[in-house]
Amino acid sequence: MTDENSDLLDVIIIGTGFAGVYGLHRIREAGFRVIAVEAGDDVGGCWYWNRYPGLRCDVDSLEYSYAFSEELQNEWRWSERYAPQSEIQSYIAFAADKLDLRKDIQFNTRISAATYNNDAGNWSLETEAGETLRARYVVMATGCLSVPNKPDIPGLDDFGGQLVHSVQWPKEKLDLSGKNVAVIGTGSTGVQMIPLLAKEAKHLTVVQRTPAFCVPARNQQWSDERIEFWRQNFRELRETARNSRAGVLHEYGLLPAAAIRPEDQIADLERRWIKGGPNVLYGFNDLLMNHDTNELVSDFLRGKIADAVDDPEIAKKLMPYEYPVGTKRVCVDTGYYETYNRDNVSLVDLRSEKLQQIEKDGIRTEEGFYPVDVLIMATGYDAMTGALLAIDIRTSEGKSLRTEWGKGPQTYLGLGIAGFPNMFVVTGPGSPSVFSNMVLSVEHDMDWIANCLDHLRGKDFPSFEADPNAQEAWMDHVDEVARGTLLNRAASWYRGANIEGKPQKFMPYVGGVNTYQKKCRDIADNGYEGFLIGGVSEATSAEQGAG
Ligand code: N01
Repeated sequence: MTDENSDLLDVIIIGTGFAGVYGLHRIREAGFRVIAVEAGDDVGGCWYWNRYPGLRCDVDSLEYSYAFSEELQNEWRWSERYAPQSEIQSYIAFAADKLDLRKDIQFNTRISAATYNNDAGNWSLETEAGETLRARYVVMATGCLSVPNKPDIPGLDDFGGQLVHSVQWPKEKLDLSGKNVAVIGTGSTGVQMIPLLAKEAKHLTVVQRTPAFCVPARNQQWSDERIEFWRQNFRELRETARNSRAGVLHEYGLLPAAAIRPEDQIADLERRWIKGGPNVLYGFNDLLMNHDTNELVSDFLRGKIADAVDDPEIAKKLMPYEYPVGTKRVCVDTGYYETYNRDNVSLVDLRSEKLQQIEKDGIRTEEGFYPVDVLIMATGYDAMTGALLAIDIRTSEGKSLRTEWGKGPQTYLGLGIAGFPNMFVVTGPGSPSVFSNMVLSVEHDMDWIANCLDHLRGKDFPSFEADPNAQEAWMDHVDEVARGTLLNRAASWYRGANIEGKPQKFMPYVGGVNTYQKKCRDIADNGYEGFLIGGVSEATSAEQGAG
């Protein structure tokens, strides 16, 4: 007799970036039959796909790494404050090897569709190669920044040179020497690659639609003393980060700017500027709430642009005025502004020089023609929802996630979605996610999911899903917290504003990592309040029972 469920796994994790790698280990250790599937041929997620010159993480490497294992922490030595892509990729691979995960990862497997069978209470996943994989639960570790944004720019299809998207950078070295290179986009990606491209190309043309606010990285090698300090104080430092607003050990100022004397405000900004990294944004606790505070910091940063760029006209073009600082992700740069002092760099500011079209061998604007051999799109991502909606997620009862999210994403805590049972999302919309140290957040989410699976183990029930009412209340709260800030004042990817036709809605939860993690803990402790187990709320039945 054959068992029709012999291929049914307990859990399938989609994606093996930081989240999938930890999740596979965590859920396997909890005793579940689990595999991970991965579209690439190695682990790493965004650190596997992105490999453009200059790519580094803008969170200190000692913090942008796993916290769950002292062994990993002690055996790996980060070389620099801001680790380069290759080192982060090697670290994730090191973790996967150390934890012996590869035997449970199916590489080169892209999931195209996922269907929940409401009667059987399990998921069927279709791969692009036509294979079907089945599991009781599915965990979407698909990443917030993984689907490239490929804007429809007039004439792009006519371009005859080499076209490269930053997210799909070729594995082999891209030789730019002697070439006319153009970059479209000046977000974190553009800002990181532009100084290096300028050094290699014959001429570099930068096409800027909106200037970014940038702070200097001041990257440096880690000293042995620093590494040793972290090893000795690892647990306490991680705990402190976890209890902070962003999950990162910034020096968080405790006061609003108005409570500080003007000369001290500037002195503190200067001190933070010299220290490097995003710390300059954390001096006042009301940067994202108070217009005057925001202007103070914005002016300070614009002044630094004027200092760095020789030509005042170019400096002016590089200054952002159209949104408050921090409402678009601030870029961490190395020599970005100074690059515009080079003779072989041109800035096309689309605010003052309208783009007409891309042509076979260059870019035509109202002001002239820029010859281009290699055109680089540093145009970002369909963030937070792109990778989830790239998979056709449905239920046998006829629900489709693409339809349900037609007006923007709806989740409960970013972890569950009403109407889509037995599916968990990692760092989904409605969680701190991209507004936090992602490694810390993916570990939290995977721990929460593994504990939840453990709670459900052995219970006789078909489904676990978010209660639509709890979801609505949570999304209202997420909106309300964002509305109390300046964050909705920018056309940012946080709001989906970078993708044509995407519903605009502020997606991350900005109430703080500390607040969010406590909320998740309380919900779990209260019988997974706001989730339905077999269609009923354990939290409610416990209350009724007590009554
Ligand atoms: O993407 P972006 P990114 N015509 O969306 C422009 C993380 N990250 O890849 O601002 C002309 O920020 C667009 O212009 P505008 C980090 O969280 C981290 O740079 O929309 N231009 C913008 O200038 C980051 O925030 C690291 O007006 C067009 C640029 O392209 C996130 O990833 C490194 C255009 C896109 O900027 C995304 O960063 C890299 C068009 N049609 C990334 N469409 C680190 O850890 C778009 N643009 C350091």
